[in-house]
Amino acid sequence: MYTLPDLPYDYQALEPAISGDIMHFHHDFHHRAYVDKLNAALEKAPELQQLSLEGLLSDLDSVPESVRTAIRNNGGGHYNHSFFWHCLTPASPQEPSGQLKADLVAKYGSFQAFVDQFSEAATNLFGSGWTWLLSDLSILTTANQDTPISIGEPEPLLTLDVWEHAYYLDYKNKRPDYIKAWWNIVNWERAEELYARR
Ligand code: MN3
Repeated sequence: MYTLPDLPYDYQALEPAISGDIMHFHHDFHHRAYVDKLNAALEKAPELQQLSLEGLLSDLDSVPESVRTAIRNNGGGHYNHSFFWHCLTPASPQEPSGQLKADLVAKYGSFQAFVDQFSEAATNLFGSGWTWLLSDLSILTTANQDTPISIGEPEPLLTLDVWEHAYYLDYKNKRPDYIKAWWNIVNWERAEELYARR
């Protein structure tokens, strides 16, 4: 059975970019609901319980139809949020360094050009979903709780939650302001580690 992982920092640690109120509700209620509903779905399909979450999400066609939507949405929700918390840090270096920085500059022309393209993708994502930097350095958006691994895409390095629950308490309808603030709390060191392991 899956459990809600602790945040790797205090609720208030990411202020002013993201308030403690948002982190509290986002982690303790939204993320917990995905974990609880994932576990409820797995209770109905015990044969899936020994598979890893990555295994389930990367082969959803093999999941029985009776629980497929529940696993896609709630397994995806658990996977995405577990990944997302570690994409954030109160001690952001503001920019990547090393090979990741060099390769982003080579691909996009400049680090700022990458930031602009990622921000545009996140701003323009209609409805609820996620914006990703993948290990091939492409930018991807996914709807709802879909994950790159569930649609055959490379492993992610970084993600941004653009569901309204991620920013509405602080930013109301101003998603671009949330995205702009988010760049100040990106955990580039983790993205670099994942890039080095790809
Ligand atoms: Mn969320």
